[in-house]
Amino acid sequence: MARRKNYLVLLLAASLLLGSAAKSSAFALGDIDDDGVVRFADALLALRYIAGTEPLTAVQLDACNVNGYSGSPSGGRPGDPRCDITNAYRILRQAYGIITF
Ligand SMILES: [Ca+2]
Ligand SMILES: [Ca+2]
Repeated sequence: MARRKNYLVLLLAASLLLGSAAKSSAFALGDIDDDGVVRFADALLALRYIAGTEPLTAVQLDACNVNGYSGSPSGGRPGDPRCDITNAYRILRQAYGIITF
């Protein structure tokens, strides 16, 4: 319980430092805040969504779902249809150059 509380405090502090994000109608995988770069802020948005503290639009959910099916008939990829912790982890790894989508 204390660990979860610390996690939420960390998320809140980071979100205050980074500010809130805007979103356009297009998306690139992992670029949830649509600033053109996949970075820590995108992983943080995914974590905030997972924690229930940040709503995401359908477009942002597509951007978050880097390992799943987007629901688009032409752009579908195998995998799961959700934005979950696995996606946040992959976005974070992409942000630090450990993997590429
Ligand atoms: Ca971004
Ligand atoms: Ca997914």
